[in-house]
Amino acid sequence: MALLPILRFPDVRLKKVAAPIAKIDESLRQLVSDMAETMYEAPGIGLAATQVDVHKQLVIIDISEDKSDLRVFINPRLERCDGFQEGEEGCLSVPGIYEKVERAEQVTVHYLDLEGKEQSLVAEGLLAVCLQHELDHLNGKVFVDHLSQLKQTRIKNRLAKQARVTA
Ligand code: GNR
Ligand code: NI
Repeated sequence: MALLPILRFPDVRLKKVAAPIAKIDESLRQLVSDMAETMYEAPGIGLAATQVDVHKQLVIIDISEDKSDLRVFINPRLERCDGFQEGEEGCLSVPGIYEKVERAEQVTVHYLDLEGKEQSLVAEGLLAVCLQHELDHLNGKVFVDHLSQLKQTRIKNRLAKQARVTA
């Protein structure tokens, strides 16, 4: 088990596009376990491999109250989006910043589970938001990219100031 360092916006490595996973092996299972430990410790409800500087199509999510429902998505693809919802989002790579983002209300994703089996999931509400947020990470996007240029600049300034205070 290991805690992994999380990349912070505006680190350019957060812009990398993740590659599909070809083989589900012990090193991938170890990565999932380390990412879960990192997400729970943060604490967060989701984590994309991109955020720990691994540019593979892997996402974990647990929106339960008691860390009891870890979901693993390998090579996830968004197959369908319906409706709209708007909620406050945060990101472990953009600490302390919360902004409203518009997302689809319901999504269908296809992915592989840890056994390599094809799965599909229809999600709505917070799980749908989280999936869209994590799939964005795999495509090199953070939630801040959905905001106006003015807000993005303010967020960069706020984070830089924060970093100076904690340094
Ligand atoms: O912990 C997280 N909370 C959250 C809240 C609203 C919308 C999305 C998220 S995901 C975030 C963890 C994270 O940064 N995942 O990439
Ligand atoms: Ni995030």
